[in-house]
Amino acid sequence: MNFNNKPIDWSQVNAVILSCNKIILTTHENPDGDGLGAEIGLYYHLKDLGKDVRIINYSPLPKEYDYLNTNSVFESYLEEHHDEWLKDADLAIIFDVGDYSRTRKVKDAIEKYNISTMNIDHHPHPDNNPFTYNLVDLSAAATGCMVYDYLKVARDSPIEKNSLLGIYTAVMTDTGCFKYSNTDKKCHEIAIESIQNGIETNAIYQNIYENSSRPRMKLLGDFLSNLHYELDGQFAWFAISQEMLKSANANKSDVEGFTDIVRSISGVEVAVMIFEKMENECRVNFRSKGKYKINDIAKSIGGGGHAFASGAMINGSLNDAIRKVVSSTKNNLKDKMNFSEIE
Ligand SMILES: [Mn+2]
Repeated sequence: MNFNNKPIDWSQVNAVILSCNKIILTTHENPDGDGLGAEIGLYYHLKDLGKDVRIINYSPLPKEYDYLNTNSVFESYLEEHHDEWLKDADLAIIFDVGDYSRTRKVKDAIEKYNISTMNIDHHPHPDNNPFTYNLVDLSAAATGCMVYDYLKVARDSPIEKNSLLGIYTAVMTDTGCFKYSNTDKKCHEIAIESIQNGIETNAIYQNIYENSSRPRMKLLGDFLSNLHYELDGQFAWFAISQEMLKSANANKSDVEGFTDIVRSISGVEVAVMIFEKMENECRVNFRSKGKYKINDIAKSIGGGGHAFASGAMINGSLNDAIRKVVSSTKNNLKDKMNFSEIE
């Protein structure tokens, strides 16, 4: 069933959810505040309904999101631990995934036990989606906003504080603290409702953004001193190698948010990070200030995402990835910027 048509009929979705009893919630590997917050937002509602619900993710919970884990609700998938429970689950709800394969072994288990799937996401998905129920709202600032929409329809009573903690986290992180162009009225309404219910928004901010490790700061200094500017400074890119990671004593989650920092430079319209995740596997992040869409570039190298924030994985060496990404980004932007006249 496809709920792609807007607006999503949340009461129809609710009928599906009410008919299920054993529900797993999950999100993509290396989860962010949106995926985790959306899980928390729905988790407490389903608990309220008396459902047998568990949050089982492929990756462990990043430490900056520990505050969401008050009742130790986040679990990392382990076959020997979870399959006994999973084998007769009714429904798997997958949040913010973009690409289903990013749930890794959790996807394998869901398929192995033939569990119905419900995709709740604000990323574009191909038409031939693999989900039993596909709920996509490209206009939603965060997946957490979709959970909010659902709870507004599904609940007779107000949304509870523990759900709001998750939803607020989702909105705050996916809008860059209410800064990005996707920030809309609903984001602020969610913020108001959260504050009215006693959510400590400043504490959440500090947990996530004022919790940088020294290795992360060292790495930041290292790559910032070697930024590359192209197209009159409108396109800035940087690469992070495993060697840089090692010498800063940093780990792969430390690179989160770096592309946003580069995008914040005056005159930079598009920022790109090429990150050597492991040998012969590179992750690319594209961020645009909003003048030029960049998801077509991500798509052209096998990735995807939002118009102004997208990404891709490239199999190959860091140098090959750099060549490929920089040349395709330059060519693409040159056309959009009408650059031949300036150069
Ligand atoms: Mn998201």
